[in-house]
Amino acid sequence: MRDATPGAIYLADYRAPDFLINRTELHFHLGEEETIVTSRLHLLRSCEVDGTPPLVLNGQDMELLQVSIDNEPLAPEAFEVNDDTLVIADVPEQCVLSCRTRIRPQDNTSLEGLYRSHSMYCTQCEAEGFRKITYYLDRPDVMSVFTVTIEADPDQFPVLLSNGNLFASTTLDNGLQQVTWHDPFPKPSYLFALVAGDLEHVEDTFTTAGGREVTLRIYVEPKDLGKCAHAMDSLKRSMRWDEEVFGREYDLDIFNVVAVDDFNMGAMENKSLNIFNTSCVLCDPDITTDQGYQRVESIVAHEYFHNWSGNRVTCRDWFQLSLKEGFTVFRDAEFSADMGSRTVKRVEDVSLLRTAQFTEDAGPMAHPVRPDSYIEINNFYTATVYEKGAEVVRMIHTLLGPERFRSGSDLYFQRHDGQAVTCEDFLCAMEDASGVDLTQFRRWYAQAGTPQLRVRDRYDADARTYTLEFSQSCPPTPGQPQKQPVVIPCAMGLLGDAGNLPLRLRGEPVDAETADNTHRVLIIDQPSQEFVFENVAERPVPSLLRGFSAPVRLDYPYSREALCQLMSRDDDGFVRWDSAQTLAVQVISEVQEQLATGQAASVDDMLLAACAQLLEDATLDPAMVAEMLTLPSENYLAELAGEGAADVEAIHAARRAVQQAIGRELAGPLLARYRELEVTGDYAPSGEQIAARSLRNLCLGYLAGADAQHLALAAGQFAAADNLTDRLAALRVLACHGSEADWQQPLSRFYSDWQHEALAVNHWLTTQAMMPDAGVIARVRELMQHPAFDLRNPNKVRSLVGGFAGHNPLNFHRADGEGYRLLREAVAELNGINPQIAARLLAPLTRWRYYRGRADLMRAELEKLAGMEDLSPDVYEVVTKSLQ
Ligand code: B3K
Ligand code: ZN
Repeated sequence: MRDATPGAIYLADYRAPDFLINRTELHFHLGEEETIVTSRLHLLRSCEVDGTPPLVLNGQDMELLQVSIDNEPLAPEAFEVNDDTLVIADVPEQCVLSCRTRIRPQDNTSLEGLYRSHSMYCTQCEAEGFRKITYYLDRPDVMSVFTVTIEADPDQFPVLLSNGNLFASTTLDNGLQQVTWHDPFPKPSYLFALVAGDLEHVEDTFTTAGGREVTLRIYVEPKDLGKCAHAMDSLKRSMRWDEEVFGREYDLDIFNVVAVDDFNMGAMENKSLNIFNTSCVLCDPDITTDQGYQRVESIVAHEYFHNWSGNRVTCRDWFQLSLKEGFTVFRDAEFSADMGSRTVKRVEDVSLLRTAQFTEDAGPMAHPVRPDSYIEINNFYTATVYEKGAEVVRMIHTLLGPERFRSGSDLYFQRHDGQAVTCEDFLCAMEDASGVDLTQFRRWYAQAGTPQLRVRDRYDADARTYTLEFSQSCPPTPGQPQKQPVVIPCAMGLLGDAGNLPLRLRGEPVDAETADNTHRVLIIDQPSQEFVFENVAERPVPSLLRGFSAPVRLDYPYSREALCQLMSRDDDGFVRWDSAQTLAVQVISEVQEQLATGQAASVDDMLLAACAQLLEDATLDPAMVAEMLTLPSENYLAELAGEGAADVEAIHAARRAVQQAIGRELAGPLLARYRELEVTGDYAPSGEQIAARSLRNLCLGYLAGADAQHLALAAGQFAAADNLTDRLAALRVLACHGSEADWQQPLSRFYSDWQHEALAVNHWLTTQAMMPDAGVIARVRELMQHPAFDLRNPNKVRSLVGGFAGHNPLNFHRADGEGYRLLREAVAELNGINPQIAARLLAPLTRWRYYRGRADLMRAELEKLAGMEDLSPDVYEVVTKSLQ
């Protein structure tokens, strides 16, 4: 048996590097069989170091051909090569160290380091992929100026790219093309990038506020040249927005984006050479859904924003990952909110947080926004670091207000430009610029787990006072049995009969800003606290956690009447949506109890009436109506049930009964809306069209889910659709609510029409993985052998296996354990191919504590994985922590 935590790395052990690398020169010879990399590292011993420590360079999966210092090759006894290091005992204070190594990118299936995707070569170095390219100090606090020369056959690789500016380009005597790129900005190795391929590009320009003309290029395979317009447009809007809202300008004359089909994540912010998963950059109405268009816009923005929050100011070590990721997610969320509907964006983000992040925070892999330790850093690109990290930044924004927040971010960028810093540095800049003390607030970075905010209230009609009593707690998480109170900004209002009431808070100094307005941010920073509102003429309904002002679970005993009032009349759009969700949760769990005691499902009329009102009110934004009419997902309901209590089949049956009741009872208004909302004219990913399609397709789902005669509407829509959103929505309705006769022909039609478009085929795979019928496991297994599937392509794995395990709870949690077995087998195979993807895919199995009657089956699969030989550190960490 292995050690319980092999190779765990601790934040507490951080030490500044012994050596710096001022300049890095790299030479790549890209050949058919092998790639030869020659480095020249201009090394300098740090002045803070005592004595003459050895030089320890990181390096993996490569063959060292030669190492020299100041052009003198080293004798074999002067250095030591281990599995992941090159150690040189005797290194002068200042020297040029050169290594020549051989790598085989065509055999690299981990998609980390330099690898091949179709006919191109590309890189992914974050977090620790650079060490698969050459021996280096592969850590983010070693920042260096890179010059990169690439040599390759111009017929195969006419395009050769790296970071920064093109410095030279020539044809060598042997016919090879040679180009040199120079990036003037010092950067850590994780931001290095190289691309070689037979690519074409679209080009545009952007003039910065300071007058710099920037050439923007998106490189793709020739067949995809027509699919770049939306990404280019999104890029230009992001560049302008970052100038206007954060005062950040672009700093080079060129900005390149490359689309790659085999990619572990969504995209990567390499300095001036962003590399994107094709799924996050290419757009076409026939291969991209409306949500896909929005996702492309936000990811293009996210990567661009990293140029400042991540690249110009980077992380000192990987424990600080949220410094760049949390901040950048906050920035991209604000951008998307400004480009479309702020409330809809917030609702989408909170839904994701509540399903993905709350579950993570309540499970075996729970970790703080700034983790204390890890075995494999790739396992920490999580919803906690990204999404909860963004919520933490959002709370700072709420506490400081927009002006002081902006001063804080200006100070942060100015103070730390060109440095590798910590979350603490970010907080200090925010404090110094605003004068706000964030001492207690820092606990959000250090404590894992989702705090619970319990709220109770009292109304005193005689005194005309209304009192809110708050108390906070946070459940234990691995390694953190006790929690301290955190600072919770609770944005709120009070709803009376005629609308939101003016607020007068006892003890609050009255100034022009607060005098009687209807919105406050209460700061909860004690285990329990009271706030008294005066001059309250009637018993109000509290509107709490407006805009989801803190990532907590709210516990207030809302009556259904109160929820309906908030849903229809509160000033805050988020609270209106959240009240609809809470009402639906209450009704679904009531139906679940009815079914459990052998009664027929009886859906509360109050929910039906509220839904009818939403459908009939033509003044509402259809996108918001669609969000409010969307029932909480089965995964969210399972999460709410808590440990040991989630009964997947009962949840599915109850949710389905409520869905059918809505479809049946409101068939008239649903059909009317379905007809009214038909979009005429050409497809456009505009807010208006997207809103109409989202509500229309939701109506279709309700109708067909309740009455098979409406399947004909779906069949008609599938045949007539001129865009993927409508085509796929119809296909999913047929696949989920129809019989084999309804879905078989459309499914094969979809494949025969779109088999040449990998991104469309991925949706086809997911649609089949999510089907509720019992045949789905056999179908997924069959699809894993289909020519359209490839275990080496992360998009396909995520679409099919991830789609099944993550979005088909009914079948994944089948009582015979076949769903678990399927996932375990896929993970076991992927462990040797792509450990990062294998470990990510495992997440649904780590939640074994939630599922009633399934824990043993789920654990058994985890134990099988734990017993495997050659388990990657990635999978090892997830499996062992889950079993503890
Ligand atoms: N920074 C990259 C993620 C890299 C993942 C490495 N396992 C994408 C992003 O967050 O922008
Ligand atoms: Zn990022």
